[in-house]
Amino acid sequence: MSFDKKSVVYQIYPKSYKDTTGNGVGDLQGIKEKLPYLAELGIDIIWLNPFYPSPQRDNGYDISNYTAVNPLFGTMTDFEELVSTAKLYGIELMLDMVLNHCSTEHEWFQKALAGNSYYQDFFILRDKPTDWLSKFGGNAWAPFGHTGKYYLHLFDVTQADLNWRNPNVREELFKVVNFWRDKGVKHFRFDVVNLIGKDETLVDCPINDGKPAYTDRPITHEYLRELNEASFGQDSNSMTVGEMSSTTIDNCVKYSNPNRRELSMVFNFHHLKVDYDKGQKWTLKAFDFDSLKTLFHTWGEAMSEGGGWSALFWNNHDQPRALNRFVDVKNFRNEGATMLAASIHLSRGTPYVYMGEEIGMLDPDFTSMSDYVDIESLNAYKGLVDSGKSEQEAFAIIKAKSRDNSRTPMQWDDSAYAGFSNAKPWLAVGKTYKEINVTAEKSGKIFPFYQKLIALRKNYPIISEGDYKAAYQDSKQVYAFERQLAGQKLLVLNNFSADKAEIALPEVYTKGQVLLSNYENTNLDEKLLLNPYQTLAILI
Ligand code: TEU
Repeated sequence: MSFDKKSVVYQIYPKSYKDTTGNGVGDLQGIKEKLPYLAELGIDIIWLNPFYPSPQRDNGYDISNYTAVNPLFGTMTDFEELVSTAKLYGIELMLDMVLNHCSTEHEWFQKALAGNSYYQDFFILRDKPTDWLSKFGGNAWAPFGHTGKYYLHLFDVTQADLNWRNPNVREELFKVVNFWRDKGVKHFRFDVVNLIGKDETLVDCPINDGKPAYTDRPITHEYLRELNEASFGQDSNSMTVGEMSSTTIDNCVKYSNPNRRELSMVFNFHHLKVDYDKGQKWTLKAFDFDSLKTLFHTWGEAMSEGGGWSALFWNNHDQPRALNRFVDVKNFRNEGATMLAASIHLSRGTPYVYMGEEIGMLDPDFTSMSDYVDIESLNAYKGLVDSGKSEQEAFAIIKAKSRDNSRTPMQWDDSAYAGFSNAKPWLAVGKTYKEINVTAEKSGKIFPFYQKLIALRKNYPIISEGDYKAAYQDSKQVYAFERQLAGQKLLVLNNFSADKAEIALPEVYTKGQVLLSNYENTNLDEKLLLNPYQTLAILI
């Protein structure tokens, strides 16, 4: 049996979910405490961002020991308790495997630096750097001690890329996955996994910061098949998702088509770049609806036709909150949040909910650079100022784009620190917590709507299994698609604008059943008038 297509995944950033020790940092016990809440929401799987030992230069994506728990988050016993208690609620865990790179504090790198040639071959060392840029700024190569060589780091200088061409490296990494399988974990998210397969000879590449030279290389597919066979592929209902950086549809069909035995599904980020000016993240621009709609349609149809499978998401720990990007949040927060949710939960793929999304959390509205912690934001601010932007201009960009926007503490109630901790949190709480918090939103519009969406997927095979076809492709306001399964059809209309939108509804649909809407009393007329940010799903 393959993975369960009725499942919905909920992503938790452990540092920011719930602090039970009073040190201002969330922990594993805190997540355990909130399991009843997650069961009430109805989710099936929790994806945990890295909680392993790490110097935290990149908040845990710089791992110094793959098979232990960072004391900051608790102990291995806490982890085991979390797994077993979650099981009682019918919830399973998905762990984050960061296998493209490790921290320079990892013993492999330390031994390599000390001159051990066996471990030197664990890294990508060259006599001369290429012109590739690090995704966190600057050149992607750094001097390897005093050897005269350079090591590759596609991310921070403390995150050294691992040499997957070395079979010993692959064996060590497969052991890591199997270590966690032995702890009862069946589901895994693989960080930037389309970057693991580097060519033997690395060459300069002036296009796009060097990305084409190391992204989606053909050998990556081979490594994924090997990983599958050596680890999670042995569990019948394991769910795996690969995070694909700057990828293509063709490769994503290959990564996720079950016949190829690579991964269950893929994350791609193209839809979250439609508010980048000329493809650059550190810019300010309103989102381009036409590009968003076209991307969803192209990917939706190609993945459906090619038998691939997508992870569907609006938010994660690397993105500012989608509500602030795609919705007139001052006037239509409830309508916008529910429409965004329906537009992916009713689509073809597996939906992911990022903590706080289910209560409509917003960006924190920080007022000074001193509120930011993220390495990428701090580097980008410096880069913007160095390139001639004023401090105010640079700050405005960081405020809109920083990854810290989504990393602020979960807002549980209106008490101090939003009920996250009784001590000052590691990252400040968002300004809106008095109004936007779990206690208030349980009886609001957004949380119950998510409950409904999650339940619908369980009860309607057309939602979990149906094909995807684009609809109303020329609309300037509405992103629409049709799902099809065994003679049944489901039309999903999503008005992405703050104005009403007129739609010509085919006659068959005027006699259909309204499966879901975020407004009451919709008449299915042939001249259908959608309200601002309305979502409407009609079943025939
Ligand atoms: O992110 C991959 C990635 O490509 C990010 O650089 C992303 O494009 C960027 O954050 C958007 O601005 C993964 C993790 O999700 C991220 O948290 C890590 O920092 C990164 O890998 C390195 O492990």
